Amino acid sequence: MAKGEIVAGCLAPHPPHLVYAENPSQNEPVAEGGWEQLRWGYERLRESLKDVDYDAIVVLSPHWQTYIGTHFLGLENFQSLSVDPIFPNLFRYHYDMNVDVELAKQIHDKAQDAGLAVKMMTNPDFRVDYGTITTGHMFRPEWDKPLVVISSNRSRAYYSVEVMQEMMMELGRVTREAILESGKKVVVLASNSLSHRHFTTESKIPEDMSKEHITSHAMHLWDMRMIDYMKSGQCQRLIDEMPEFTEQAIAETDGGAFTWLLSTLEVPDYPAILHGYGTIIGTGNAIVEWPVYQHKGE
Ligand code: 2X7
Ligand code: FE2
Repeated sequence: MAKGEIVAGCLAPHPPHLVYAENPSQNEPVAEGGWEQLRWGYERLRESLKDVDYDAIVVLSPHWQTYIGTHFLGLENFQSLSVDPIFPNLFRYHYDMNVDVELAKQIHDKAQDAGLAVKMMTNPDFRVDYGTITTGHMFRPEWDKPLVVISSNRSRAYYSVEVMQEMMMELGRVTREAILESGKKVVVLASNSLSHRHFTTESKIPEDMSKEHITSHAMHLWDMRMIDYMKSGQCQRLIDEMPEFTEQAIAETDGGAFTWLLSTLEVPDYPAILHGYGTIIGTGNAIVEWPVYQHKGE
């Protein structure tokens, strides 16, 4: 069997506003657009990967929160209505998604062998979280590739950012190993915002872009600092500064997805492609691609 590979890794944030503004047939609420900078960013990401061949998408979402260990979706298909608990006015999405259970189990088994607490989620009535669905939709609205969906074990909340990072570095390492052994070509996605300080009220028209901006200058500076490291290929610095960033920017990196992503990519030292940056209800969001396919054999 040919060796598997990670063909690309992406930071692919999931504010439900993006799906709302796209008006896909699966989502009930109707919008007059909005958040175009980010939606154009996703367009550029999709365009960038359109000729890259892959079999499956592996995503880690901070909104599937499993406080006892890391869980993996473990059934071939999930269909239901996903409603955002904070923004039910924006996101009521009817999803129908396929799972690569074989690959999910391979990652699960490797993680178990490495001593991580893990579980396959096989409840057919389980509702998939809106983070997974939004990233899944914005990354590939056709839903024609199977996903592997990994939960966030919230070790930051139980312990500390440092413990979270250690666990996610290990989960990323075993995720990579399992993918290489699977013979499959895979894209890995970290579904998270950067700075994550929200406004506490919503404007009358949620898509009124005259009201949209970062919550504070400090949040902006942190986001720009982290993006600069991504663009200049300094991912070890991202890992090193993740504790301060996560604490001070209340960043959604607390869920571990970004650290896990960088670990699956072996902490890249080549420049990432920034496809877009924008704010959503005050939070900072970047769409970023690590084009592994361009660095084959290096
Ligand atoms: O989950 C989110 C998020 N991460 C950022 C902004 C707005 C809503 O939902
Ligand atoms: Fe979120």
